[in-house]
Amino acid sequence: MDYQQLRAIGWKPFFQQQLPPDDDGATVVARVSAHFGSQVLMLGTSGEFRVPVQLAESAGELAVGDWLLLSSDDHRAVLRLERHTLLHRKAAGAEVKSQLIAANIDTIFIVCSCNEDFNLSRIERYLALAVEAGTTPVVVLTKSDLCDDPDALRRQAEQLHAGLLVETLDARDPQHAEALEPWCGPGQTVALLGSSGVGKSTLANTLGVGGLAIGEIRETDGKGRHTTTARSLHPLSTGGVLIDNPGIRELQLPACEDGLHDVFDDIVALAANCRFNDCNHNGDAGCAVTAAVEAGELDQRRLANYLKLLAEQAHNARTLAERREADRKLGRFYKSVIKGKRRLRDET
Ligand SMILES: Nc1nc2c(ncn2[C@@H]2O[C@H](COP(=O)(O)OP(=O)(O)OP(=O)(O)O)[C@@H](O)[C@H]2O)c(=O)[nH]1
Ligand SMILES: [Mg+2]
Repeated sequence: MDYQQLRAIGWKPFFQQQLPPDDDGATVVARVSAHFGSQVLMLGTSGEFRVPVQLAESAGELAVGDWLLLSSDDHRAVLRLERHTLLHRKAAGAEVKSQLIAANIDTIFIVCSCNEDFNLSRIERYLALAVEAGTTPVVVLTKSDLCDDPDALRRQAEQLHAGLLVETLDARDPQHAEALEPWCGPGQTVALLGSSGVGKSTLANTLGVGGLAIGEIRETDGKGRHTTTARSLHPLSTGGVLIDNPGIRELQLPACEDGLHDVFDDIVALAANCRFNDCNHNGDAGCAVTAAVEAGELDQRRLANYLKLLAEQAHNARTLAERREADRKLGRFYKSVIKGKRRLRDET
């Protein structure tokens, strides 16, 4: 197998180390580039090929970006390689279910536009998800050409976290997109996340993917029809790989307390000085966080968003854990019923 060629689709030593030592050509390595439900599109050294989902998922549930070891003859998955990072969220809707977004991503471009879609609380939400997953977030503010003062928005976004990287650009302009090339080099996988209509596919095409469907320009982003309907992975001429995603209407957080603590480390540091350990930072006496808001050192919006996101992820984490426990109990119950039936049958 030509591992140098695999590097062009994001292969790293981390994956190489997981391969069995002696293989004799019995298996091939390939990466999930799209998931169509009944078929999985794979990308390997000999290009793209489709595998029926029953064969592809025989080694576990798959996300775009996963690496598989497949049997050379029938393409049945022998092993899904351990993931370097995994991005997932609470599935949209009332039911609390986890939904895989993508695997093995190094950098997430959090795409917002410089018009109506610009929203600091939404960026914080994406940041928590990106950090929790172990990826590097870069905030990309598109449609700078439609905004009077894009630099003011960039500065606001930069203040969300020390060292946070923020780029403003016209997503249609290749020269602007060059600013993102440092994250798109050999062996690197980047994913675009953001609301519908902010310019994710436009940016992907400008970065060299080409051929992705682009929506009509609309009065407001985030609303209406989604142009991209399935996520897909594409090699870039800069040596990296890019995953384009459909627009996300409401990004609900899964368990991500660590990610939130990292993104809101300023509030966490303040909270260490509260008089009571169980302070809920809602205006109680002796609360160092409330004092910082009153002194104008901490934005009330930021505190409110932190408390909201913390409660949301705690609720979803608890419900997901309860659901898993309920599924386990139901499984045990079914097993006991089947055993009981067998015993009855054997005895009669
Ligand atoms: N003026 C301007 N228009 C842009 C820019 N980026 C994207 N657009 C336009 O915005 C519209 C929507 O762009 P898309 O790339 O389809 O947006 P998307 O984020 O992929 O949307 P979904 O696939 O629905 O999630 C298109 O008409 C683009 O030409 C930009 O930086 N400046
Ligand atoms: Mg799109």
